[in-house]
Amino acid sequence: MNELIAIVDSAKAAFAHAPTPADLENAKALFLGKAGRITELMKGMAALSVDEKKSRGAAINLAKQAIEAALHERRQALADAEMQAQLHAEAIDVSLPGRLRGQGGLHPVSLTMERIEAIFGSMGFDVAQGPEIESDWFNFTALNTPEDHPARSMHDTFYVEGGSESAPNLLRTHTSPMQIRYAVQHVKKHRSAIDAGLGMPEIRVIAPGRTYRVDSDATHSPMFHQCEGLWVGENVSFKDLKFVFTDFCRSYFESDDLVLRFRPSFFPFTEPSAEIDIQFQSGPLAGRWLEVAGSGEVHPNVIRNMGLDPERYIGFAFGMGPDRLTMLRYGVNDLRLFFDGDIRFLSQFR
Ligand code: 2NM
Repeated sequence: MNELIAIVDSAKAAFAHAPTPADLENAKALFLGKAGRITELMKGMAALSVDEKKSRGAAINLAKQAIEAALHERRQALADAEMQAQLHAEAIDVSLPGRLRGQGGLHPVSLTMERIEAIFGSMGFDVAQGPEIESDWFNFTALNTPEDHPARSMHDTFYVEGGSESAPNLLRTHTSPMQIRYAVQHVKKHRSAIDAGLGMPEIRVIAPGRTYRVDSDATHSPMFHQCEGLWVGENVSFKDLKFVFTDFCRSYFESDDLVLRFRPSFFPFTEPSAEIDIQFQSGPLAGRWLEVAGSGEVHPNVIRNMGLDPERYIGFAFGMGPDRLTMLRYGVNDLRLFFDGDIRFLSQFR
């Protein structure tokens, strides 16, 4: 009997020390396998009497059951441990904050462009966009700019290879060439009605976009934005320019508390010409005159280059810098911040 107890104890010890299911099955073979300790004891009963077989057999069976129970218990423990290890390895920390998807937004100058387009759109202006590489004709000649004008020099304008109307060769220095293109198309479309004396619908368009000049410092970037406006008809006067631009400024700056000043100036494409200054009556910029646009009555030569008779058609034009308008609206003091692409700056405008 002591022998049986010793076998059960050594089986329990062997099972307890088996670190893996495979080791456990090997340890089981030592006790319950074909050549195992229990099997050997069973074989040894052959020589015993019937009575001895009965009592010895019952005792061996009890030992066998104890070993099987210990085996079962250890199998379960190893399986549980494996499950725990797997659960631990695959654990998800549900208290971690989620990965936020960075939210993008429009560039502050794009926001300004959209505002400008919306405001002039509400006044019936079309939006025209076109090539940034222009011909000398559309960028200068059609706009009444003399051959010897300094703006036409290599010093002020970026020229590229080529150079004819079919091979454009400069980066436009303003968006007015697009207004000439738009006006020429418009006039072409209504040519027969115009020639028959019936006239045409008024030209009312803004041209927003990128423009280029050889200039670079805190207030000038070689690439900058412009938005020019044009309104041409049979009865469009300087008073309409004053009304339209005043209305625009009040909408853009969301303030009726500002005053405009039209200061005499000169542009080759307008006569008379004026710089437009604004003055806020309240807020951080109150009292200072700020230049926001150039403007004027479209020069007769430019009207002629649109395909119209300057004796019949007149109008006004203006040009402004959305970069500068963005700086004024948000209180930004260095133009270069708009073009450095620093996300810490740009994300403040979302
Ligand atoms: C300005 C100032 C004054 C202008 C002129 C034209 C066009 F196409 F009619 F000739 N577009 N824009 C203009 C007039 C632009 O920018 C400072």
